[in-house]
Amino acid sequence: MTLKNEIKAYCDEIGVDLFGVTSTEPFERYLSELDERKGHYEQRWGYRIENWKKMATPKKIMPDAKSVIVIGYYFLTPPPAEEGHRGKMGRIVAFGHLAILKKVRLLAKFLESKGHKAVTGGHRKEAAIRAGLAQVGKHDLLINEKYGSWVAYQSIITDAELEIDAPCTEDVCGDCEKCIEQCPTEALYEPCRVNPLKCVCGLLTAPEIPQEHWDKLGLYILGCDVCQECCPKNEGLEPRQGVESLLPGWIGVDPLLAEMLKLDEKGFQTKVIPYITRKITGSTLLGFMTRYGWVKKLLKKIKGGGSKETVPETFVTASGKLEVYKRNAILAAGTIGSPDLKKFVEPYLEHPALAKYARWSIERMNS
Ligand code: B12
Ligand code: SF4
Ligand code: SF4
Repeated sequence: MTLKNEIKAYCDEIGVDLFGVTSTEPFERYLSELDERKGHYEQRWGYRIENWKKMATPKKIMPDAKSVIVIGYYFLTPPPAEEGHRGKMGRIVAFGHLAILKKVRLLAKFLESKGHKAVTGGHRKEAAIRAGLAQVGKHDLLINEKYGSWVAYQSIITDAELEIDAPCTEDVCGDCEKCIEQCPTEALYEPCRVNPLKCVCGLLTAPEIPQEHWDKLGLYILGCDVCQECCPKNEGLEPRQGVESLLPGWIGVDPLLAEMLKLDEKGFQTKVIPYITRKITGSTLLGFMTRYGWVKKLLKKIKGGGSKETVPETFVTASGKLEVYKRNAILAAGTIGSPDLKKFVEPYLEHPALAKYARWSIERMNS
């Protein structure tokens, strides 16, 4: 058996759905896009840009690197419950991000056990295209032939010399423009290009949400799946069964808004961020502490190699701060507009940071 086949067999064993290999050439299109669109990323992700660039130039990470391995995990789960007034979270949040992180770390450990070096957290999107796994759709997400866009990706830079796969070159979208038409905030300003400052996913974790977007967030309180749910390439896909949340105690991807709005700091610490609970008390330590405290704790929990990959930022910032969830739940309650929710929003009319959102929400319930 070749080393590549051995690695592939291991991936099957640990439940990896997609596996491909590409070369260590720099991902040029990504590097030039990032330079051109730096203004979109500097404010929120400034501290990560240099690392993204390095990860997109594999030899800067590992001068004797020979291959880049890309893996994918299909994370479509059954549709959320519908009864009650519920908020929504992007589907990748509950399982996708953490599942793929767990698998990539196991794979890194496997490569190390074979005497190879392995650095996780390498560049993903262009790497997946070049490894023949997917093509980018006009919504700027990767589309795989079998699993559509419901796939989380990770990659490993390694000194193992593996046979390179043929890149994906097909045009997946043709004349379709559904995602561009249905994006609620016009964040998809050109095919394959999203403005993160307008994308609902970015807005929901920003410290402030400009009022012009309040009525466009739908019921989302974390993430957004609109451009994936309307995509014909995702039609008819069977949800993954038997997936257990990797976050015990997690309030769910479809939390009841009343429950979210009633949650106190203690409930938040046990139902929403159980990993932080045991590490730090109180969300005031957010920012720095959350990023490092929770991540450290979480990585300790997930068995695997010595990766420096961090938990996705949407998770860290939004899961770490009760106020962010509450703000988003207040706006979702206003979008539903049901007077039943008024009593849960009213307590925030005096809140120093949330009062303006609460006033808007209640106005919607009264009209
Ligand atoms: C920052 C970030 C965000 C930001 C900014 C998104 C962005 N695209 O830049 C925000 C918060 C908005 C976001 C949102 C989401 N994200 Co995000 N995000 C990232 C992150 C951490 C970095 C992205 C980045 O480097 N951007 C920089 C810009 C320059 O890159 P880019 O947009 O990809 O640019 C490419 C395109 O413009 C393309 N392109 C342009 N023109 C053309 C023309 C052609 C012909 C082609 C082929 C390509 C092409 O080429 C560029 C270079 O590759 C990655 C993980 C990672 N480390 O890579 C995840 C990642 C991209 N996110 C992911 C997901 C799932 C999401 C959400 C669906 C989450 C959700 N439901 O809540 C949304 C979807 C929004 C959307 N429509 O893309 C997945 C995508 C998986 C997939 N199937 O594609 C990733 C890869 C994480 C993962 N582990 O799997 N995200
Ligand atoms: S995730 Fe939502 S806001 Fe972002 S591009 Fe897709 S539809 Fe638009
Ligand atoms: S909705 Fe249409 S244009 Fe958008 S990604 Fe899917 S196929 Fe492509």
